[in-house]
Amino acid sequence: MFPDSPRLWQRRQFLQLSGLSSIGLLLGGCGLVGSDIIGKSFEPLNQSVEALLLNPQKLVPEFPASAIEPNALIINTFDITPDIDVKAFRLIIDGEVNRPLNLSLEQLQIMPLSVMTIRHVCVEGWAAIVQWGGVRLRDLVALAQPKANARYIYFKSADGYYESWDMPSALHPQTLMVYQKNGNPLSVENGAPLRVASPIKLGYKQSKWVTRITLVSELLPEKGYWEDQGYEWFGGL
Ligand SMILES: Nc1nc2c(c(=O)[nH]1)N[C@H]1C(S)=C(S)[C@@H](COP(=O)(O)O)O[C@H]1N2
Ligand SMILES: [Mo]
Repeated sequence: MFPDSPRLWQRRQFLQLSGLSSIGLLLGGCGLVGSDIIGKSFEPLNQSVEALLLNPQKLVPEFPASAIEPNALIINTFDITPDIDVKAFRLIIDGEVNRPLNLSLEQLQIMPLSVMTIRHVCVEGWAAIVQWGGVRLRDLVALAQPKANARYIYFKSADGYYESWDMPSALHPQTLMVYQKNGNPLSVENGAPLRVASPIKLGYKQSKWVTRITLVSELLPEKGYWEDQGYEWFGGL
C-alpha cells in the first residue's frame, strides 16, 4: 500500500523496457527459477551496477549491413576448437549474484535479440566488419541480481580460454553474448554456441565458447589468457 519510490519505479520501468519482466515469466515457465524471479526484482540492486544499467552509456556508431565484410574475420584460436553439445550446453552465471543462473541456448534465444554491425579489431593487425546477434550481457547480469560488491566479470570458455572485464564495459549496451554472425547461426570456429562481441574491446577480450560468467569483487592473479602473457588488461578500442 506504500507508494512506489522513484527508484523502484525506475527499476520497474527498466525491467519493462528491456523485456525482463516477461523473461522472468518465461524462465519460470521452464521450471528454472520459479516465481521468485519476480519478487526478487524489487530487492535492492547493487547501486553502482544499477546506475550502470539505468544510465545511458555512449554508443559506438554502427555500420550499415551493406558494410559487412563476410570473409574478413580471420579465425583466431589459440588451441583446439572445442566440441560442444548444443543440447547439453548451459551458460552458468554465478559468483557475486543473488540468483545464480543456468541457461540453455533456447532460454537465451527467447530473450530480446540485439543485432549490431561493428568492427572487430585483432591486435595481430587485422580487422573485419561483422554483424553479430545475441543477448545483451547487461540483461543477463540484471537477471542474475548482482550483489553490491560485484566489480569485475570473468568469462570461462570451453577451450580453456579465460578473460576478465571491468563492469562498465561488461554492462555497455553494445556488449553482447552472441549466437548469430552475419545473419546466420554462429559457426563453431567463431565460438558457437555462445561468444562475447563488443565494439569497445579488442578481439582477444571477446571470448568464444563461453560456458560460465562469474561476477567477482576483485581481480584474481589470472586476468586473461593473453593478459597473463603480457597483453594489456583493459584492451579498449
Ligand atoms: N575461447 C577463445 N576465445 C577467443 C580466442 C581463443 O583463442 N579462444 N581468440 C581471441 C582472439 S585473439 C580474437 S581476434 C577473436 C577471433 O575471433 P574469430 O576466431 O571468431 O575471428 O577471438 C578471441 N576469443
Ligand atoms: Mo586477436
